[in-house]
Amino acid sequence: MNYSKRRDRLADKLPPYSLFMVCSGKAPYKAGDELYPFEVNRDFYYLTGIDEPKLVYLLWKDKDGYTEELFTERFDPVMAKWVGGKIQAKEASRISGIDAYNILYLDQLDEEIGSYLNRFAAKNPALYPCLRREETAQDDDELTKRVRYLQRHYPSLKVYNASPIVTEMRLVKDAEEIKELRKGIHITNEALKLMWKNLKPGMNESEAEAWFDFTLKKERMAHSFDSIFGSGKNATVLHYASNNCVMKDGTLLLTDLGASSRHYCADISRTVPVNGTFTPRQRQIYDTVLACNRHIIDYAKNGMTLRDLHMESLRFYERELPKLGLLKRGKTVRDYYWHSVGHMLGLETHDVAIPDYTLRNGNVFTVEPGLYLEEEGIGVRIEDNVVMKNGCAEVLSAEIMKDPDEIEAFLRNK
Ligand SMILES: [Mn+2]
Repeated sequence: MNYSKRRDRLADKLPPYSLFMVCSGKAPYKAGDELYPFEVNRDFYYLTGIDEPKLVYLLWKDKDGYTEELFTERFDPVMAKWVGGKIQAKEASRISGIDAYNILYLDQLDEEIGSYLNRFAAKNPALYPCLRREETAQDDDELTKRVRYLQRHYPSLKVYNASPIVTEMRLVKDAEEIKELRKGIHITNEALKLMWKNLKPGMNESEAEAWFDFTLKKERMAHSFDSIFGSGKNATVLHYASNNCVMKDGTLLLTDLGASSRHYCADISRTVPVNGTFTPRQRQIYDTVLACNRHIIDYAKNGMTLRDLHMESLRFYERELPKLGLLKRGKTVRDYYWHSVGHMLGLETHDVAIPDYTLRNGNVFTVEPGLYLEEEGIGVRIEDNVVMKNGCAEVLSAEIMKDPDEIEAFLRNK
């Protein structure tokens, strides 16, 4: 991916005499000498492509252009023997396109910032840290600490959050990002098919999950999030993730899962009969959810908001649910469908978003209507991933089967 180009575009959006800053983050402490797995800050990753902890990226914009610097930890030969070396300047430069001579050490950071702020003091320089809500809530967040330190030392320094600028950029995916999403979706499909081939009544949900995980492990792909394997009544619990019940004959298995390729997250839901055949009632519910899924995909156009799509899914169910014998005795659509129809997708499963944002080419999001009938032990969700192209939604996950006849044929002939 061309990360330099992304930073060029970021610099274009910043006013002159601003100092943009983003950190890669670090793994939280777990216990003993153990850390939780490291998850790179997605804004940092989006702008540099480097997936390493404890790095700081700085972009200084003046009136003519911008300079950039990356700060890394010094090489520690003792640590290198235990956990391997830190990323070297040459490698960081190769990945990100930042000139190697602009890659410095973290202990030089304060001095560098100080020199910018002093040199251009007359121009009222402003600080643009890229901060997200979750980070500002964490006291030990590196960027939050730096911002507080700078505010103490430069009381007149204005601070603006740069994350809305980066959010807008991240919302529009380029061809290479779409390629990564397609890779994740393709492996998700391979993994689903292997799981379905091995699916049978009496099996534990955890065993089905293990069949899915096999392909991801083999392909060295990460999960976009903790998989949901809910059979029967469990499928009506939205974020059921215990995945430890025996799947009974005659029930449906709802799975919500995905593989991520270079952090680009697939997010797919499919619902299949555990024994290979839908009951007439299950089929009725399934057909309605599928019709809603297809309707929203057709309906989506540039200029609409995700909320518009959600409202349309409510109207669709308003018309269709009475035909299923639902919406009686004061029940509303919300009793059977209480989540929204979709969310933005990208470097995060629930990707960055802007309220009332109108869809445009390059946006990627999910379309995932569901119906949950707790009393009948039926939960169905059908979730696809789509990209806006030429004003309409193109399905990225078209290869993953959702036609009920096709699903039954696959499950019977496995
Ligand atoms: Mn989703």
